Amino acid sequence: MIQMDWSNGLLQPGAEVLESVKTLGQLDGLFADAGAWRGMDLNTVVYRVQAWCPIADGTEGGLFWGNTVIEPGQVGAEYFMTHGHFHRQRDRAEYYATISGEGALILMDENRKTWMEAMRPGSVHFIPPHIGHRTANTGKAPLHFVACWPSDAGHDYELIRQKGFGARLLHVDGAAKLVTERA
Ligand code: M6P
Ligand code: ZN
Repeated sequence: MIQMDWSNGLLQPGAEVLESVKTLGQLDGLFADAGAWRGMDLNTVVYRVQAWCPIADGTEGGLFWGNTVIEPGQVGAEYFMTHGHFHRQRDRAEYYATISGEGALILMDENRKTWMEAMRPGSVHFIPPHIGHRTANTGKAPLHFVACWPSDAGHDYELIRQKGFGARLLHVDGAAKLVTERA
């Protein structure tokens, strides 16, 4: 058992809770506007993840629990976002549930078709098998959400590192708009 603060999703630190922080500098190449990225403080924290892994990574039949906090911000017109991944075992699904803040869950199938679901306090999202997923903060406050995924799902970042998603979430005319990449 561990303790979670339901007001923000934060997990009590402990031996089974892994923590990571992603700064702008660690997200080189992720955002479309490289010039804007270079002009920013690369030590700026974009997001933090906590993962409760009570059994070994890769174990079939188990579950992991996570908490993610994405700071508000933009690189050029593009909202602060997570790296995004497919599961290494492609047929593994996942749940996300929003605690506070405003954002978007960006989803992409294996043919690069990309769509989004709005994230708001209380929204619960099912990420189907075979679907890449990333989250972005479209609001002015931190976006807090929790996640639950199979312990044998794994993370495959490579495809997204190379080709990104089929669309980018940009701030256009005062609103969040999913802009499809040019072919
Ligand atoms: C959620 C889960 C984690 C994931 C995290 C950040 O908490 O899906 O598995 O690590 O979001 O996403 P990413 O790993 O793509 O940066
Ligand atoms: Zn996942």
